[in-house]
Amino acid sequence: MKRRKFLKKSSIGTAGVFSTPLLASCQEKPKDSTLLNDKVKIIKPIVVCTWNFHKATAKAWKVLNMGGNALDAVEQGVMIEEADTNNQTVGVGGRPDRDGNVTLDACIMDKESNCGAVLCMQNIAHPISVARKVMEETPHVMLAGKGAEQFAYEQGFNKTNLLTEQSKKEWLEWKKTSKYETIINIENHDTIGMLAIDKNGDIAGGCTTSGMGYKYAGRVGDSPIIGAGLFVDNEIGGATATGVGEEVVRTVGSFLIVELMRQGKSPQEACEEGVKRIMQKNKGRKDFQIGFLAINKNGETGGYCVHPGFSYSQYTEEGQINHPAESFIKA
Ligand code: SD4
Repeated sequence: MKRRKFLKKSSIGTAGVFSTPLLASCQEKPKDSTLLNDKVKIIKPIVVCTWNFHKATAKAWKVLNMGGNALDAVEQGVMIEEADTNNQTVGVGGRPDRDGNVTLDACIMDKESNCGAVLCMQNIAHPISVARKVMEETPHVMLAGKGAEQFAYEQGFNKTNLLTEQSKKEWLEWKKTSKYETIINIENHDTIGMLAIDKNGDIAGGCTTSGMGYKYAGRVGDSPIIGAGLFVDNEIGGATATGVGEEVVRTVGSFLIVELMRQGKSPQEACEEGVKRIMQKNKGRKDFQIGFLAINKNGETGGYCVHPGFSYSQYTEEGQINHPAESFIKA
């Protein structure tokens, strides 16, 4: 049974249980944001992604500009980085865990809040597409490890060696000291989180990563966790994260940002508040980077990070632009 039908069937029995006020409050519109202001120019289509992945936004833009939907745009956009062996934080060429295995995490979410994810999956080059299959072809949201890999083969994905010579060489070098530390700068954080609005005004998002280099075997970060590394609500907007996933999970960062937008904050204000919450919990600890990116239903965008260096790529009718994000800690 296809996922959507399965969910529809299973919700029939519970439909009458929830009272109207609860449903009404779930769909409450933002009170004072520009989302209610008819004069604001709505920007669509539009695609944004973490970091300066201009090839990825260009690919997604091509899909959107031809009238394609946001879900196809984000899938095809992030696949560019998954295939790029020079990007050592996503897909093929990603840095391995401490045992030398490359394990990938990804998730995807559509305009109807359907979502799918794969966690800690090996040997498959495009985890975002497997995540989409989980969403569309199973009654589940997340598949992990061997089960995810097996499911991918059943869906026709090929087995691929993800460990490139370069990543192997660096891992062998790392093993000499085996010191695990989060490196703050941009080179260690290249996870791609992408958010798109199509010509119909519908939003979708995707996020894909090989996670932190030299992590414990089995470690999963924020990127494949719906609400942490990515969240989309077609009524409000979407958010995604990059950086040290453990910190993003602690505050369910992307969900928080979308909810802050629902309460009236702009994408920029919401991202700033998201970072501030993390910094408050860390009581002075500063040795990590987080970057948040958000978009609202009007196509307004915002980004904010802990340390300088994070930026996001954007593509609209006006072309492509890279926005350096403001940071909590100044240079
Ligand atoms: C993780 N958030 O696994 C990811 C890592 C990341 O750029 O964003 N790297 O924690």
